[in-house]
This record gives sequence, C-alpha cells and structure tokens, in this order.
Amino acid sequence: MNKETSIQTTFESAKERYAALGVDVVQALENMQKISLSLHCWQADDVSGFENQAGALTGGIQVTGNYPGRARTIDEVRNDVKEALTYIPGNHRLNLHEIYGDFGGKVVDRDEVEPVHFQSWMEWAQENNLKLDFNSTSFSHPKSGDLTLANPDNAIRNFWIEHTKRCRAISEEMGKFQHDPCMMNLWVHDGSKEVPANRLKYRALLEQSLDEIFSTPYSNMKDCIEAKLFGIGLESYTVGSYDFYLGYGAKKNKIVTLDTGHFHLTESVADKVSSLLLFTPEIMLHVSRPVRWDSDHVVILNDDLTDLAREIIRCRALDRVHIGLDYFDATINRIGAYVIGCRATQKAFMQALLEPSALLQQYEAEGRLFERLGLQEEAKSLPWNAVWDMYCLQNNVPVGENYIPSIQQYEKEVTSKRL
Ligand code: RNT
Ligand code: ZN
Repeated sequence: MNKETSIQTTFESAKERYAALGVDVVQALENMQKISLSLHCWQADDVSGFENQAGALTGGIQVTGNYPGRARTIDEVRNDVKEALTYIPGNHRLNLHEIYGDFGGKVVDRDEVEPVHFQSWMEWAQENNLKLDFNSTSFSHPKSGDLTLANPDNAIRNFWIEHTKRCRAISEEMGKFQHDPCMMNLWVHDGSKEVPANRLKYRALLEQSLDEIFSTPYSNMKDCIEAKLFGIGLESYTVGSYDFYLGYGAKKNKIVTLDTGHFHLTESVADKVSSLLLFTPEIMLHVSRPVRWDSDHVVILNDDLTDLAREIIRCRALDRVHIGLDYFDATINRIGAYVIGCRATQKAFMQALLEPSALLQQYEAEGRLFERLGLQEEAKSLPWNAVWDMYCLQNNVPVGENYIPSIQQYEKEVTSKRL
C-alpha cells in the first residue's frame, strides 16, 4: 500500500469511529480549512527589524540563541516565511511590526513612518495570497526607556502617541488594500524594576494616551490591546496589566490580546475566553509558550494549547477569535520553529473540532458526571491524527515528520550560507 492510500484507509476508519460519537469529520476538515494563523514575522530574524539604525532589543523581551541563518534583509524574511508556509496547511496571514518597514536605506524615525513604507509588503502579501496584520513598536529605540505611552514627560509620551496613531493609519491602509480588516496589536513594555510609589499615575497616563490614539475611527483595521505580567528589568510593576486592559477593552469596546505567555504559570488562559467573549468584541491571541517565565519558547502541542483551542471551539467562536503566534527561538532552525509552532496550533484546533462536544454537553446537562469524565478521557486518544494527516494531504503539505528533511535541505542551500 502506498503512503497516500494508507492515509486514506486510516482516515476512513477514523471517520467511522468519530461518527459513532456524533462527530462529522468532513465538517471538521471544512472548518479547519477556514482557520488562518497570523505568523509573526519576528521569528525569522530574532525581532531585529529593518530600521537603518543599529540598536539592541529592549523593552524587557529577550531572544536567546545564535543559531546560524537569521534573516538579515526584508527579502530573506519574505523567502523564509514563504518557505515555512509550504509546510503549513491552509491559508494564513503575516503579522508585521513597524520596525519591519521597507525604509529604502533611509532612517525613518518612529514618528515619521507612513503607509508608503509598507507598500511593498502589501504587494508582496497580495502576490502570495497572504493578509497582513500589524503592530506598533515601542521597544528597541532611544526613546523607549521604561515608559512610553505612560511617560510623564510629555515630549516622550507624545512621540509614542504619534507613532501609534501612524501605525493605526498604516493598518487602515493595509486593511483597505487587502479587503480584509488588519488586526493591529498595541503592546507597550511600560513598567518599573522597583516598586513604584504611585501606580495610579502611570495607568491614568496610559488611559489618556490610548483615548487619544483611538480617537480616530477606522473601518478597515481593528485595535487590539495586549497586557503582560512583567518584563525583564521591569519586574515590579507593569502599567498595562491584564486588569488594566481588560477594563479598558470592556469599557471602550476594544479587543484584548491574550498572549499565552503573559500570565501566572498556573493561570488558565483557556478559561478567559468565555468571559472575554461576553464583554469584549473579539479576541486576539498570541499563542506562545512560557517556560518558567514569558520565555517565548516554540509552541508545542501541550495541554495549555489544547485547552485553549477546545474552549474556542466549544464557544463556537472561531469567527470572533484571531489566532496570532508570538514566540522567538534563536537556538534552532528558525523556519523549523515556525513550522513546529504553527502545526502544533493547528493540531490543537483539529483535536478541538473533533471533540464529541454535543454528547459531552448532553451528559453535563443531565448531570451524568461519570459519563462526562469518562468520555473526556477517552476523547483524548480518539484518532484525530488520522484526520490531521488527511488535512495535510489535502493541502499538499508534508504529512507527519516529512517536513524535517525538506527544511534541512533549505538550511543547506540557503540559511546556512548567511554568514
Ligand atoms: C511581548 C509581547 C509582544 C511582543 C511582540 C514582539 O512580551 O508578547 O507581543 O512579543 O510584539
Ligand atoms: Zn505577545
């Protein structure tokens, strides 16, 4: 039996197994096809970007490792993303940071950036059937310091307000160009290493800055606001904490970004989904993997991830949840890092789409708690993998570990030659 036939055969028997539990695998495959991931451009080059002024990565985030082959130019980022996409089934998006603009060799400061600096990205994305998302960039800049949008110094605060307003205008142009809303994420690192004497002051400033930034209404972009727990060197206080942004988002109808690395390690991000869906318009995800801290490890298929995907599917919220990725590992092949993290995320959704949820919910409604727990346990080992293989086959991407040699080949021919 050749490989393709064996995938077909295994799929057929999985289909029957699932049908017995009331799960339609064909429907699950159709739904899977509609799930787009927003790939974070910054995995390709360790969050360096293409501003024409050298500067270190700041803002309390850190990339570790020096594996050879980092993308050094816009073309290299584009080629690497294209390469990664050949191993990731489905249609996807690319999430750009402002520092990845096409500045044509010029120094364009953050308060000068314009849509024209992203024209080539928009065209390239269109040629490659990708939609773009966007992020303002407040880190890695001489004016970053510990405080940007929450800075009591008006000159600095206004500089970052201007930057962020311009980023929204760029996002609007991207959304128009691609006939699909551009998700713009706003994350600022503002915080302090030591315990502040006045926590309220900076939060009030951040609120004022956001109000000013969001005062221009747009229809082709959507604003997302991302909280975090702490940054390196900013351990005692984060101005934009989860409470802050949850409150802001609920009151002012903004999308809250849940970065799965930005919570206490025993806190369940999955549990937040149903609450956010009730009180905020949509949800933006930054799928990441914290190891002991917000370490941005490559996403793998673990319980945190499957719980999250399951919650979204159980809430029937695929049309209200945007799935971005956010991790940066410089210790392994970076294209491999994209592929592993994206496929892990997709596998989590595949499993979630195949959950016998109608039966589980029926058990629950009837108070049959033994039956609910029993089926939840058995559902873990249902043959979801056979459906996933079929999904890869239908999308013409390598099945199983077959992407490994191809990425090795790209490394040999392309990335290893970048010295
Ligand atoms: C930082 C946030 C933020 C960044 C990117 C680069 O902790 O997660 O989303 O990772 O903007
Ligand atoms: Zn993030």
